[in-house]
Amino acid sequence: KKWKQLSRLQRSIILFLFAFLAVCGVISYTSMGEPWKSLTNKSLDDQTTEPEIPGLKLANPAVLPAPQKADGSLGNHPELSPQKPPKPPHVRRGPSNLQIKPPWRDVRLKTRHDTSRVVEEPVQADKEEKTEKSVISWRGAVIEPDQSTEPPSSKIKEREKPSSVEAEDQKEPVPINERQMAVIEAFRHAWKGYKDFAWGHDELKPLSKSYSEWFGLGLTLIDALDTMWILGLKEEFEEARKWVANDLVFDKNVDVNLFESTIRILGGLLSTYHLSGDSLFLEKAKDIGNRLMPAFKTPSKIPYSDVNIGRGTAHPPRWTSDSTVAEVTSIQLEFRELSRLTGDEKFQKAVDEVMKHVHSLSGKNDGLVPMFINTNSGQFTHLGVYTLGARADSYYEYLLKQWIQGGKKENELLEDYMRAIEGVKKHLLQRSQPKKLTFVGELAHGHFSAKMDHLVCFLPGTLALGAHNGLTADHMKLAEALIETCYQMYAQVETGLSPEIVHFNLHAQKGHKDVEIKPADRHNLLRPETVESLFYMYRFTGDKKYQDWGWEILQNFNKYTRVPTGGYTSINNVQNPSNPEPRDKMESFFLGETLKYMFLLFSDDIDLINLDKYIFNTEAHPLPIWVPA
Ligand code: DMJ
Repeated sequence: KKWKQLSRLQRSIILFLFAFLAVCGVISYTSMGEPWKSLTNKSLDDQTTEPEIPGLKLANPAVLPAPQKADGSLGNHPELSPQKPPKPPHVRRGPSNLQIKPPWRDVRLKTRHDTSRVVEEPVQADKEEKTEKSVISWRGAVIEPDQSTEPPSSKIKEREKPSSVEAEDQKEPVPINERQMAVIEAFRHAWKGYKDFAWGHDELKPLSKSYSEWFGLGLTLIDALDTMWILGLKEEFEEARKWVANDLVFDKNVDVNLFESTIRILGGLLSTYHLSGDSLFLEKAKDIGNRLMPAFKTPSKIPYSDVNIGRGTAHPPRWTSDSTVAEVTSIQLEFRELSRLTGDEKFQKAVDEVMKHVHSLSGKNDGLVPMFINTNSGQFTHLGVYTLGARADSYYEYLLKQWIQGGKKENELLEDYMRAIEGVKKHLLQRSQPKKLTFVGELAHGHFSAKMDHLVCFLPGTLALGAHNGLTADHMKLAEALIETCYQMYAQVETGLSPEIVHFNLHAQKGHKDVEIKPADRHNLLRPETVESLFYMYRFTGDKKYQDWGWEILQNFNKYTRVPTGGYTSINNVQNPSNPEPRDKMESFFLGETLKYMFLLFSDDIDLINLDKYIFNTEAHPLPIWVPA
């Protein structure tokens, strides 16, 4: 009745108002999205929050560009062209609790690549995923500018370090140079052998065109994954990824060595996860990580050397209840990172406990540790022998690297590292004749031996890394002297390749060089340590001689260890250029480490695995440095 009494104009106004309110309601509903979905569609993993490990803070995930095809021509190499976003499904990141929202510069990059997206969006599961995809399309500096101290000699950094985030965003991709192309060619040749004769097996036997098994887990393939990513070998990477997805099974009744499988398999999977953003690798890493945990069930909590990953049982070697000191103290970077990624603190707890225990043990000599530790008593055994070589080497490396990984807060690690380097100076450093090369010998029950393993050549790189991170400039000086020595271990030998072990002459003798080689020690296993250190030295000094030395080494590997039908082989005699006696084995670390460090050594791009954002594990698998508190 009242409606009828209203004028036409009044009725129109009321109808218009109703219509207006209805439209507003629809708009506000649609802009809310589907809020319930973000809860119910999320997996349990997705809903967990940050890991509650004291002193830990999640880092932004460090990411590199998708691998692209390196086609052999300098002009067409992907590094020359802008990075394209990788395709799904490989770009799916892990659960969102592992992810940190990209910093503002990522968002800006996202808008650069995809202007249709709104920047300031509310957080929703599906939107997070889009963001993640954009982020991994970019060679990314995603960890905030570091806290580290610039070394005085850091020429490359001074020359090339972007002055601001802006500069970093706008940086042109650094072209691949000819030496890097030669590394790619070498990698492809090695990979051809592996693919043709050893696909899915542990190691290639390039001469007999077959393979050897150690753990039966495709060791070479896993060790090489992140190298392929870094070298830009997309097709090879995709193929290997398929094998990991379809054929890599850890539920096997097989004994594996805890240390070797941690540094090669767990380390390789974690770094590939970080570089590619592909959650497949994280899932596999979790699986192997869990399967290795029984090793820590010992009376002392010092882990056993071997684990049966199918049965969940662990044991020491048959002849002893000792473990090797380097082995139990060089699994920390990987297990700590696994805790950070999964939010499950058990991994970190187990390995931190080992470090704490070793920190408090007696039996050290000015910070130098013996080579064995008993899994029952937790005490060092075989006291009195000190080396930076086999069985102790990476203990020292991981002291420094854990300290850096954790944001330089864990003082005990730094103390132990600094003390140990003083111990090296006091007990193990000597100079050879005639060239007065500084070398690291060994001490056995008070007697100095002028013996040095090639393995010790990791030390110049580690010392340089410490100096770069603010430790004393003395360490850099020592690094410079030692890398010269390591180079001479190649240069003074007939094939230009280093033997496994050298003995230095302490007294000048006519016709004798600094380096002497015993018949039992003259093999070369394609090891990485010298090129690893050359890489660090070049990054931190910009001195091209380090690149030239690495180039010589690569050429000699090609000359004496390359097998025409595919692959490279370790050799028995570095002193006989006319017959170096091929051993018929290509170690997985040749692809995991040696060729990767070569490629990085020849690069002038400090953002190609930026050492302020990544820390390499002892198998050359880069893991992110955590953001400091
Ligand atoms: C690799 O497995 C690692 O570098 C380890 O730390 C020492 N041995 C080999 C390479 O020589």
